[in-house]
Amino acid sequence: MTTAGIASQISAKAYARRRKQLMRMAGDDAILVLPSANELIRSRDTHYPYRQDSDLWYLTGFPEPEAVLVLVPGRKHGETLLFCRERDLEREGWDGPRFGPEGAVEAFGLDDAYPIADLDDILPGLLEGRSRVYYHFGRDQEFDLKLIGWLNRVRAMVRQGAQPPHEFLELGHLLDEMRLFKDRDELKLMQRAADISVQAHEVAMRAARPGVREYELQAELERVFRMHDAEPAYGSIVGAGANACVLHYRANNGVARDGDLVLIDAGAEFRGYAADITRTFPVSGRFSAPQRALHDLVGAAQAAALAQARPGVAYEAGHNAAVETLTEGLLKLGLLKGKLEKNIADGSYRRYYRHKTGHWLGLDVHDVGEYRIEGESRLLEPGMVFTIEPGLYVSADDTSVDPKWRGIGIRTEDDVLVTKDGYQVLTDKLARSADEIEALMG
Ligand SMILES: [Mn+2]
Repeated sequence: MTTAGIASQISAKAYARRRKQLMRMAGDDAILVLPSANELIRSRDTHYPYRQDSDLWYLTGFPEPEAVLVLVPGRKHGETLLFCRERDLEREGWDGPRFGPEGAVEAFGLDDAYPIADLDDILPGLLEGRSRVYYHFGRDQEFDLKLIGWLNRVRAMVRQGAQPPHEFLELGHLLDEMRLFKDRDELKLMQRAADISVQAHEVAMRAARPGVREYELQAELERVFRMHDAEPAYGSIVGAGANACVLHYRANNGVARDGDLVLIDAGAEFRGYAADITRTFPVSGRFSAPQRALHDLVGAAQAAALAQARPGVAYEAGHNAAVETLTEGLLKLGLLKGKLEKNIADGSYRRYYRHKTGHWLGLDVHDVGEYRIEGESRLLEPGMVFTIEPGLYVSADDTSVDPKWRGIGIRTEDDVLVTKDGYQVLTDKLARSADEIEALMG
């Protein structure tokens, strides 16, 4: 999705259906305003790779920056309007082709499109007479100020009979809920992202050998992503030895020495959709006994969480099941002492497990959607996709535990779709248990 012209593989009709649904929820007196993501400067005149705003992408598949989607439900002269860059052969010679307003109408099934330079003239007229504005307030300060300016222009015309909007609503309230439930087109793309990621993890595991640098394994992974027209959905984490205990490890420049585990948390983004997988494997191909004991325990916690993945069960139940299994196991291994209930209640287990067991997954790796509704964990429903990723991390300098455990960090993460009567693991094909991993590497 970084360059114009790359098909999203979702039909113009499917995007139109999503926009219709959103407009129906917003109501006939509303207007919805969605700017594209900004281009970000990396240094001087070089930019970070461009990535479209997930909401704009979800509703149009339009890949370019400097664009604004405006939805005006029930408007006679067209409900779906896009403001975008005009064609410019000189600029296109440097940066690549643009759709331009005419091209965009045709390619993306819009009602109308205008040059982005006309936004200032046209938007006040579109706001006039609408009572509610849906917009992501506070996400883009510069655009917030522009929107306030357009509203003030309508307000200044009140004595001439203009009716300015008087309700301002968070767009995410409607759109995040839509995005939480994945349709069939989205699930195809998510399965593709999962398949590419599975293959990338397999290649990295097979490339592991004592002495390998973390970035060499990262290169193996990301080569597979790019080979399939995908890119990293987030910064790949490759942590050898005690680096695995750093939850958002970024350096990826350490050496994996014989006897070390390597934790890889990496996923591909394909046509905007993320996969998110973690595996932890012995760089030599064989788990030591203590490594295997902790790896098995994380696997048991993941299985316990997965058993809670079905419609009608609270999202939180998965995390609670994982915590209970981990705590029970830590007591058996002597890493915790005392009673199970007490260790859970007072959070003693957090010494080894300090993150949650998962998150929604979709266009964003930590996807949109509420986890709690009116103070209660929401119930799972078909079409939701989330990760299950329990882990255990024993600090390298924790002198209060037996030395054999120190510096071990393990996480196992898979991507799970809630189906009508249970679940489907999108990343099921990847070796998961210690035996499966040893077999793959052997
Ligand atoms: Mn994750």
